[in-house]
Amino acid sequence: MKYGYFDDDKREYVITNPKTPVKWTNYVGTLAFGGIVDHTGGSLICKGDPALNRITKYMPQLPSSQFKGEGMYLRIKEGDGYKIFSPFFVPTLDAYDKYECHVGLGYQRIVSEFHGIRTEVAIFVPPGEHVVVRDINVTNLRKEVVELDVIPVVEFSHFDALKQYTNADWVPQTMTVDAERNADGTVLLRQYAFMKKQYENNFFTSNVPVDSFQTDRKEFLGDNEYGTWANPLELQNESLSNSEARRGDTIAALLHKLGELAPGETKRIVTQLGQDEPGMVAETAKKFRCLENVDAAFRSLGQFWDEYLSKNWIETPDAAFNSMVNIHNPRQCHTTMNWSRYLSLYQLGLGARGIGFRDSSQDVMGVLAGVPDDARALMRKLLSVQLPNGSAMHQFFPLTMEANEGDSREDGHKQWYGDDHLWIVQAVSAYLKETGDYGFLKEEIPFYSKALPLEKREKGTVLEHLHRAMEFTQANTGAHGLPLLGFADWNDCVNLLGAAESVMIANLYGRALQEMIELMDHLGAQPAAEKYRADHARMKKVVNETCWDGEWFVRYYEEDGTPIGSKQNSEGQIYANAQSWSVFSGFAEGDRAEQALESVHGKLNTDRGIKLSWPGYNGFDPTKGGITTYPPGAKENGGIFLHTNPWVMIAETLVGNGDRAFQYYNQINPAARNDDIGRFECEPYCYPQNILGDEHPQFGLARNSWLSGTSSWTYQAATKFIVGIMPTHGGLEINPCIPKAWDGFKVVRKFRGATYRIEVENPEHISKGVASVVVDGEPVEGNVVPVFDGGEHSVEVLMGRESNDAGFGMKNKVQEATAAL
Ligand code: IFM
Repeated sequence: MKYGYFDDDKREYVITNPKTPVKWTNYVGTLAFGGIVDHTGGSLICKGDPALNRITKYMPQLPSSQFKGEGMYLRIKEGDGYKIFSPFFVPTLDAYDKYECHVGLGYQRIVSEFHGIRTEVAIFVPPGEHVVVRDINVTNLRKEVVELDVIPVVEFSHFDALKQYTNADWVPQTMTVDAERNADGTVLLRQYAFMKKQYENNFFTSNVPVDSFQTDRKEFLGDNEYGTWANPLELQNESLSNSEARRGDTIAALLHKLGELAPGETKRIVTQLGQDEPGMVAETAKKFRCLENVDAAFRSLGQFWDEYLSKNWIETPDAAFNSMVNIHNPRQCHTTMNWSRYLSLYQLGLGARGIGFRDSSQDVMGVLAGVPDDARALMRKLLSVQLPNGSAMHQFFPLTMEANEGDSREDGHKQWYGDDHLWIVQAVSAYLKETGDYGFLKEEIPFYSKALPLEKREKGTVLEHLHRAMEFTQANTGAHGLPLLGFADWNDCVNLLGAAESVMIANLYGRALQEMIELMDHLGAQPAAEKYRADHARMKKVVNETCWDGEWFVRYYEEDGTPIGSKQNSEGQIYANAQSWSVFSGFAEGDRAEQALESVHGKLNTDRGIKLSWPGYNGFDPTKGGITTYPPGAKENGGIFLHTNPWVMIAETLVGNGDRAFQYYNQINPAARNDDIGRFECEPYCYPQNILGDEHPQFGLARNSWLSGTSSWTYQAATKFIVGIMPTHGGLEINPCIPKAWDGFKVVRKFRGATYRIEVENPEHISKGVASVVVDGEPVEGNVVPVFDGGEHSVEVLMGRESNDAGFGMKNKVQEATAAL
């Protein structure tokens, strides 16, 4: 079954059948103001924090046919009554002649034809503004005149999103709406929970005169709410009752009587849902009553994406790869950088979950070329929740900057996560390599303390933060000399007791050490560089001497020395991350690296992606933790946890296996599911977090779309490792590892103010190896193209077996350096 198609020229995915297996969503705006819009017009909008400042009431658990957050009705006078229907299909579910939801970059455009009325609604947040605009055009396709009314509706949430669902007395007693009618007939509805009256008001308004309005859901649905969203009884009245709610479930419905539309005639209405200080609301609302401002804002949204996507434009012989790597994947990277794992239809933005330290550190790495300033701003926040001992708080709330320890508990588990702080080392390093902004290292940022106010907290430069991160891992090792797991590492769901050790953290540490060695070398800080080289060599020895299980690396050691991820185990015998990261860290070399990756291929690969581990645990075991709460094949328990797949791709490129890296890339490309969504069920235009593995009866079912580290890492795997254009401290390294069948490819890369037009030829049809690099007509030694002071530069790259080997990435450099130790 197919539900739509890709329109790459318009950078859209077009859904043509509204009955998708689950809601397919898009994001508008940013965390500063914005949220989710589903493909039938429902919306979950917030400002600054989905838990603490939520605006619309969207309940994902309700059936897909239900009104959620926002909607719109049209009504046509018919005899004594009205024909009422929704141009978004939901919630009236009428038969349609046409339905299209254009999932665009930062906008959703729903085009439909119901009952001879064509409706086109563009939904977006103008860049930098705190409103969602819905730009509505209705056209009479009938041969006769129609009298048409348009009634957009919003249902509000209490700003404290969790309270909305946990208290059904206090919440409704506080909810209030005031109405103001302007001289031109437009109406402004202000909604607020009473305690927010003087601070922030939500508002809903439009640009044309309003006949009447409703703010109380009970009156709108009618019959003591035995009226339904599918047929709100008040819409059978000529006008709404103009009631200003003083309690209850608050809505904003504006009844616009457009009068007669001649055949072919179009009328346009623009609504705004926003939030501002009470004194500013009326003024703010004026801006997008002006249609020129609406049009200009939509253009500027397009310009933002033009600019963002122009930083890295790749043309290979593979159209599906091009579409993903140039449009949908970088777009998803931007979304995850904004929302972390906080707000999606699966991660509901409630309770104690905020912006994740490890998650956002990884997200940053996916957007560095496009929005480096936003990336730096986010890294500042992350560093400000790092503790003085170098470890990090697990997550924070963006409005208050209060941080917490995540799920970690004191019942025999450590209270900290062993990996969080190592991700920020990689993020900062990647940022420096991309931008050359070494001044960032000198910025002073406080370390986190719950007890102390901001001004009393200890401060350190960004560089000091990085050193402390390294020291924390150095200082917290266990019986084998491997880093302690803490409550968990990247895999949140393996929660071992006491002083358990993690091989993945050892590898993350190895990778972070590589980054620190390069950075120290670049800064000329030789003693620190030498120390980190020695640390790398030491940990490499530990991993190779204590973690090799014969055909792969083990994943953990329990406190008593029992391995996990070993042949000795009956469940959880092999874990992908211990293999990919051992290669990525430079710890696994030669045959051992290849053998580890062969084991992944043989034991973990499926045609829908690589499983995280195998075999799944079959029964709850508190000594292993959360992983055993899932049945075998689901999520972290042997599911295809997509985030880990690009790490295997990267490892395959490091051993020179371009065909396999590309096979792994293709098998998880959601676009490949488009022609038969089948069990996959999720959006084909973004990566989901997880797909059920082959131990599960519903193998292939995807869930948790949009907010996943899969996005950043697949983008990095594709751009830095497969296409192989890698920012380094000294310039752009060109080191592709591609399918042998490719004749070559082209890239336009904007890097540190200059534009590089790169053409790679592959006449020998190899996967890896650079024979020559010619920059602006001059051959360069090695494969690093220098940094230029602006301008456009041509880069001609010839791949060949006779490599001029200027270095195949940091791995080899570290290996050479450490071999002597
Ligand atoms: O690494 C985590 C991430 O931080 C949140 N989602 C699940 C991942 C794997 O456990």
